[in-house]
Amino acid sequence: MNTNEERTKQETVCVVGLGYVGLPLAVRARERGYRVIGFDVNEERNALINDGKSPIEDQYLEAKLPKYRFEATNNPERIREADILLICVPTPVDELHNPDLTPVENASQTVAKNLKKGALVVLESTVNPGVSEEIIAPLFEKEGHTIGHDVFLAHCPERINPGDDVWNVTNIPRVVGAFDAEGLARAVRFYESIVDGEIRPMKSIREAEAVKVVENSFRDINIAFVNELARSFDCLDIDVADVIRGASTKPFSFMPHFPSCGVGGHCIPVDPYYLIERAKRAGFDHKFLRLAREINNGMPEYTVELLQDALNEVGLPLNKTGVGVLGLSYKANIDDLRESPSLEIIKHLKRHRATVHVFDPHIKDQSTVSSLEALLEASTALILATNHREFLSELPPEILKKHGILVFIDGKNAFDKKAYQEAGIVYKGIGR
Ligand code: SAJ
Repeated sequence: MNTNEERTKQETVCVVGLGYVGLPLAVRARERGYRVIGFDVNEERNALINDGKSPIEDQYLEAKLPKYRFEATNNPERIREADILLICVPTPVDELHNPDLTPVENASQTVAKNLKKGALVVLESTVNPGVSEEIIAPLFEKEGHTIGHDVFLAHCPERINPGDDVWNVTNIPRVVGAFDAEGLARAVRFYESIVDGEIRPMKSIREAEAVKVVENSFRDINIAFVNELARSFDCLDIDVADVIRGASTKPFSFMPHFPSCGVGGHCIPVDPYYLIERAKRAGFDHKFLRLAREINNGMPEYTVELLQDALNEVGLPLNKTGVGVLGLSYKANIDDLRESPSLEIIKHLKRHRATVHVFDPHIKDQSTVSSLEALLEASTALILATNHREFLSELPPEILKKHGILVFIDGKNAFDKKAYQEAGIVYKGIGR
């Protein structure tokens, strides 16, 4: 019987989808001794990877990709070489917030058409409970594959946290569910060979799918709670950040979350809709999850209302006033603007005919000015939408005064309110 090391050396892994989830996974499998093929439809991305360059800003990739090289291809025939297939493609929602499973269906179809008999196929993409049984399995059966014989299907929801320097593909614990005992054992064995952390087998594939949407819905409702507190405390003249810090001194059963100008990214504002939509089809209405989404989706507009109130204090209309939006990315120190609150804020500003300037040091090609200096020069009011490290040290009150900034809306409560007020700048945070 092969040892684990011998087995990993002989097995070929194919990662389908080389984005912020698939690429680190492929590198990690290489690092742990698997032969790895990367499959992605984006030839530009494949060329960069084949050059040992990371198309994504990520500490683990920058350190390991040049050393643990693998071939990236868009030739589906190569999928036939793999004993283990990991599907890591996006699962966005459409403009009506309905889950769009097209990428997952297309990727599964490609794998089903190019499957090595007996291979293990693991879906890492976030899906609503039931997708593996209702959509993925039938795609394989249609290609003549018997689940549990020709193919072993499992689900291991991705837990990548972009920009996190501590938790990454090497050490984040995982949950795994499968259709049958052999599929589960093989999937657990694979993840135990690449992750230095707990690999928790789930009762079935449906529970594994539910874990991810539950984790992220938990985060969304907790953020909605503090966002609602922020709006209430703005009326009560209470500093919500101070209250959260105070509540955090309780060493048990309190978990701090923080109000902000909005909830962005490809996980938190998206995953709850997966559960809402699937439960609705089964006859249950997640009123609470829907309300949390409504509260969080309302924060960009609320941020612009705070700006209007602040401009009124200095006798200025929003119309034609120069407003500088600091940051496009949905969270600090990364270059990802998917579902970013900044985009909603810009939309509301333009609806009020403000003159909008945008600068994000991580997304310069979508900024409207080339530097922070240029943005400050052109603006009378600022909205901090993303607390990038570059902003935290470069916006002291005296700099804002020098550039004639009259109003500062701190969408991430990242700055010292008192310092700006003492400099004569109208400062408003979110709930403080
Ligand atoms: N946000 C708040 N208040 C908070 C926390 C976040 O307004 O207290 C906002 C952020 O500004 C951002 C959005 O919510 O716009 C999402 O932030 P996030 O920190 O949750 O970052 P994500 O989207 O990268 O979420 C990932 C998730 N990881 C996976 O789904 C695998 C999530 O489960 C993690 O909890 C999260 O990282 C994390 O903890 O950083």
